[in-house]
Amino acid sequence: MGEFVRVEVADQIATIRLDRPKMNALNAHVQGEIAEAAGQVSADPAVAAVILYGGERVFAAGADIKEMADLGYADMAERSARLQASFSAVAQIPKPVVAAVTGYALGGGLELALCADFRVLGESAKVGQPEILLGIIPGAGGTQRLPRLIGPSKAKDLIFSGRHVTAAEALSMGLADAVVPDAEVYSAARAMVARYAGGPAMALRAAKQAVDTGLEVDLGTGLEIERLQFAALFATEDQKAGMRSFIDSGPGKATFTGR
Ligand code: DAK
Repeated sequence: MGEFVRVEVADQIATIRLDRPKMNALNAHVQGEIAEAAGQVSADPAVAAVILYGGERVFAAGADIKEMADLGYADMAERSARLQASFSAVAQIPKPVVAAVTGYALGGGLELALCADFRVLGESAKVGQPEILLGIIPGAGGTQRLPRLIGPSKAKDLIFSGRHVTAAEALSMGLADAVVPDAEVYSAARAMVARYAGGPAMALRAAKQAVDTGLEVDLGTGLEIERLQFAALFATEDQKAGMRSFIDSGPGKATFTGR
């Protein structure tokens, strides 16, 4: 349990809850706690899926500008790898992860949401990469994860202009996967990942790693990654249970152990 980041587990779903009033500004301490939370939910076999949540009012308005304002190049060079690694720890959680976004997800806030597999936005949410308005560029994956998700020209529009995007526009550009009434954001995100409780955890892990790692490499290497992940699943109890259940009872009725 961190000072500003809590992990709550219920029904095999972990919620990583940011709680640093007023805007969940992500200072270095919070970023360290995010890395710890990501490590905790990754390692816990009782966790099947994860929700990133900033509360009912705001997801996160970005890195803490007041903390960064007076840093020099040497300071930032020294801490930037550690800070980036904390978001990468979220991206590498080997389980389905959804970001439940109410209010603002700006700068590092949006970059954190980009580390999730899916994004559910409240209808009054506003997202963007406003770093350019501060004389900098995104530094926690925005120039890399955003164009991979929505394409380079749309990403450049957001990064060059720093403009805020509405939930409706985010949905149309593929930045949001669902837009729901503000009051339903958390429950909708929960419903989105609830289906993975009791799921074939090793297959879900393999699927996420194959997609994410495959996107970083050429097609031939990606297919090789898929082939190895695919073959490895034949060493799991869940593959045996899944196929035996199909043969005996038809599709979709298997009970999995996650082993
Ligand atoms: N940092 C620090 N304080 C912030 C903040 C932020 N990002 N955002 C808001 N606040 C503070 C405000 O200063 C204000 O404080 P008080 O005056 O009350 O003490 C309080 O939160 C409420 O904010 P506002 O009064 O401005 O509230 P409004 O509703 O009028 O506006 C807003 C909300 C979110 C639209 C506005 O506050 C805003 O534009 N905030 C800044 C958004 C922004 O520029 N975000 C990008 C920050 S740069 C890296 C990792 C991460 C990053 C970089 C590198 N490494 C791995 C290397 C990320 C960088 C960024 O995110």
